[in-house]
Amino acid sequence: MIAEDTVFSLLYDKFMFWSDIVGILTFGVLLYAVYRYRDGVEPDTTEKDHIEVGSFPVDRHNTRLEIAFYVVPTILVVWLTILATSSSSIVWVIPPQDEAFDVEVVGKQWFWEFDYVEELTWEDDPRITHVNVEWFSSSLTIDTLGSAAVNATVNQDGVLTDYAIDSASDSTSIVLAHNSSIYQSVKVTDADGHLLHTWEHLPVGHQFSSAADEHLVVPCDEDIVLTLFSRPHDESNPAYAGVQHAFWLPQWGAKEDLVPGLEGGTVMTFEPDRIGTFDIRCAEYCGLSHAKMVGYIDIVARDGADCDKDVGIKLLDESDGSSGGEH
Ligand SMILES: [Cu+2]
Repeated sequence: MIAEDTVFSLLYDKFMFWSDIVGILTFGVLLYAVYRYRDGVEPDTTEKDHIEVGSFPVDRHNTRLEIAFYVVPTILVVWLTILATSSSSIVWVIPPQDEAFDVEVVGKQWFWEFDYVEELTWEDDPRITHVNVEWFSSSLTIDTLGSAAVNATVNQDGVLTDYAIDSASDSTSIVLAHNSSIYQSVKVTDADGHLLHTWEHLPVGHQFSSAADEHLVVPCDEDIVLTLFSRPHDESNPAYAGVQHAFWLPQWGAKEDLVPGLEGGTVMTFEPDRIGTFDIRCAEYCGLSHAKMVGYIDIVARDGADCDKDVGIKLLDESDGSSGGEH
């Protein structure tokens, strides 16, 4: 998978651009010299720029040209250094905490835990699913906008309740209190039980675990700041601090170590701009089941928001029902 949305692919393009120019010039001069001074061509000794093989033209050197030989490559190297440094500052400079969406990630042998320190309410795009869920303080409204929805399963802190959706009317209202301090979700399905639409609220303190096949869920078009910790699976032995892991998001070309015993953790940041499910990998050998230490990250749109800042047309292209998903 190419990390096509990352600063690194931009950097690759810029380096390719300057490499092409340098390559064309260098090989151009080389091929010209090969042709001009090829075997069998008698040198014209009266020519001003005549080159005597094996001797440096001290008496008629060109100071301007020789300075250019130093100055131009120096400018090029400085420019490439600035390009490379600016992309790493995008990766390593952490945005202010109040402007970013923060999640804590804990690496254990051999799974990931995702701890929410900020709440998140998100919903599938109603323009694609033709279902819209609005949960006000005391009532839950499900607009079905011509979809085949017949049932809504409401999860409140693990307690599941099914509600029939009135297919004759465009909107179904359920008297149900919204409580932002507990986990709540609404899954709308059709007559065959196929999931059409998801609305989910993750309270502060909520935890997902890749050991239970749960995904890390973060909003799009926002700076995401992950604080990363490595902890032992069994914390009963104070002498054992755990092992090193590395949290790797191939899609964004971002990777950061998780260091056991480092109380403040380590930090990484990225900004997703397209809805979908992407890979999480451990990039540091951490024991026998290291290879199984995989996870997934879901990029979602916040409730009431969309994810169209950069890719509105792409989003609508996906309206065939296959909700994102790119592995
Ligand atoms: Cu690992």
